[in-house]
Amino acid sequence: MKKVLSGIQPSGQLTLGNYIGAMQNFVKLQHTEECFFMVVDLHAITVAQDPAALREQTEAVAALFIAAGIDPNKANVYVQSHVRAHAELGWLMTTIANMGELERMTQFKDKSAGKDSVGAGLFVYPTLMAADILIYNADLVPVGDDQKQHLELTRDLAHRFNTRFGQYFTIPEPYIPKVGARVMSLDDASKKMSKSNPNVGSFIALLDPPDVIRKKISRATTDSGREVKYDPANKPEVSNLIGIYAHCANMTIAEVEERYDGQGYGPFKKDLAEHVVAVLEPLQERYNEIRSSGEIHHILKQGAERASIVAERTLIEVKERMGFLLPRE
Ligand code: AQP
Repeated sequence: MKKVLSGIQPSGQLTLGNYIGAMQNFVKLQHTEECFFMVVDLHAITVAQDPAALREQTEAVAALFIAAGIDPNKANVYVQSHVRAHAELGWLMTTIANMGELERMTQFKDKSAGKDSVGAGLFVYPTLMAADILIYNADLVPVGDDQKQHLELTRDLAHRFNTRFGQYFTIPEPYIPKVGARVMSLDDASKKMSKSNPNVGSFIALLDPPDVIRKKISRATTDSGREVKYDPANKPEVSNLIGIYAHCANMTIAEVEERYDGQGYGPFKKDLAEHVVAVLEPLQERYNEIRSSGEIHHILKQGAERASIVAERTLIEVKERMGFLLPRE
């Protein structure tokens, strides 16, 4: 069994991008591998969060994991801050990273662009992500395409640690979906669909009611012309919608193109909305059941206990290798 680790930030309402790019692979991998899936609250606070909203979103993301099909008896589901070793290894990894490599991270550049003041946490966030992965010696990290660069940094830090302190960390591999690795914004296909985009019409939230989904898709930007053709370079907006369609309808891109050959954007968008609704409606029903039962707190406690055992063991080993004096009886 391989070890699999991934997380999602409770920094807003989860989107179809999070679902297609990450969560669907979580569900797939839990059947064959040893999985650790976290709500990464320590990452979310790298940009300012309202405390009450952060608490609510943390519980909501955890419930969405279960609603999406993650079985807490198969995978460890927990909140990052409940396993304290993450923050501690995060600091140790920060001391191993260089300023230059952190400055090169495109997500940092994007999120800090045009801001007068940028939090230091946003800058060092990839070292905490590296700690999240390395603390379980994870082999595989299911992520969207946007996280590839952070994973590359994790691999570099693991190599550097192994070279300086002796072979210990597993070098993790990304696990990226072939279709839907980067779901783009509905209003601008040059940007990825993102839950913190202030324009709510730019993303489909997993908890959007069916009529809101229909409205957002009918208003989604389309390219000039009327041909439903997958051509990301020349028709980026329609290509993005075709990718979402293929995913939600379980079809290939070519099958979608063929179905709408000569029909124009109207019928294509109408059917796309129905496919998205068909995927999200049952998920929303399960979500409501989980939230009203309160069972999520027990699931998270159990998950954190199991994860802590593995994480604490790694932390002691790492500190020993780095030369820390460990407390003795
Ligand atoms: N648009 C996307 N397409 C494919 N995959 C995506 N992911 C996020 N957006 C897309 C994947 O979802 C996982 C969790 O991401 P995250 O929420 O921890 O952080 P993020 O990548 O920064 O996602 P957002 O929605 O853009 O959040 P904010 O707006 O708060 O920064 C990751 O595996 C990611 O690849």
